[in-house]
Amino acid sequence: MDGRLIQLSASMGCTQFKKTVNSTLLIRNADYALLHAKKHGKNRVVIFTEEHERGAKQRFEIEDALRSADFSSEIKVLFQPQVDLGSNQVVRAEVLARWDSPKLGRIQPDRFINVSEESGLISKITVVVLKKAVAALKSWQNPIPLAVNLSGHDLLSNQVMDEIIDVLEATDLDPSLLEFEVTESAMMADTEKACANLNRLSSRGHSVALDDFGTGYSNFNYLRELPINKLKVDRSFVEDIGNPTTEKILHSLTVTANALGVDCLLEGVEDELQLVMAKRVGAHSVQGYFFGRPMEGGDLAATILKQNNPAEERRA
Ligand code: G
Ligand code: G
Ligand code: MN
Repeated sequence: MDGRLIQLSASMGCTQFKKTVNSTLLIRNADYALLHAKKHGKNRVVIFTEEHERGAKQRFEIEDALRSADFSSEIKVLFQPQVDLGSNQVVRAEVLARWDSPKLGRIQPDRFINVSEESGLISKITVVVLKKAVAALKSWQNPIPLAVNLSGHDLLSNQVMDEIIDVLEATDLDPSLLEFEVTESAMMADTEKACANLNRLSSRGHSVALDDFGTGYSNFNYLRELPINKLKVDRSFVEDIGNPTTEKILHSLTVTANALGVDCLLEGVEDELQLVMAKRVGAHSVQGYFFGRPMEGGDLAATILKQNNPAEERRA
């Protein structure tokens, strides 16, 4: 075109014509196959199979149930401890949503989070989770800071951000008690807007953590442009313990974090060896099953109480 070579590629979703399947369903199935083609690297053809049919059915069931869900009663939150490696103390907890659908039962979190992101329902969940986090902080005698996940939809909607700020303004909580976690992918669609909205949180005194860091593009521009206080390194790195290259990458990440004055947390620490490695590479803090699975608020409060009163523990 105009003397330039333009490369085109295409993703294609196909389904086999059957007389018994109506045209709406045929198109929907082909579209589902197309979604898969795009998800799995694009530039390919995917043919709708029986396995897709089961997946599609489940997805639509989840979407339907989400649309009619009463999130404030159906979503509950769990808390997973984050441990500071300097003091060996639980210093924060991440708030993780769980959904018990009256229709479908307990749904895997990554499943319903995914479907709610794809169907634009995630922000309702975010607001409910935030409100529950605020309520938990208020109910504890000695609250520790909590980290709440934000999705790209939240950051890219001024209306949702207004709602989030309203919730925050309505409480008299110290803003340092609430951190927000965002992923790089959440920022990609419109970095400028996401940045403006993150600044609204940051200027209120909330810290911001960059979640799942090290996967995706790990674009260092985000560290320059966004008010980031912490890198949460994706758990795939800790899983790869024993690989010297991985350890070197982790070490350089903690050096970078130190130079930038941000914290570096390693996710997915499941055993002592991984903890030792986290210390060796200079991580500031860790999160993972070794220190605690996502737990009920009462259990976290008890953990903090024990931590604050070690003598009580010994006497008991
Ligand atoms: O909670 P895990 O325990 O299985 O959660 C699965 C995925 O869902 C993780 O990627 C986690 O970040 C995400 N997740 C859990 N709770 C929330 C939430 O309240 N909001 C968003 N946006 N993601 C969440
Ligand atoms: O992506 P995000 O940082 O929000 O991840 C939180 C997710 O990681 C949740 O699904 C949580 O259950 C999971 N998780 C937390 N600690 C561990 C761990 O030690 N091992 C594994 N496999 N998953 C973990
Ligand atoms: Mn997170």
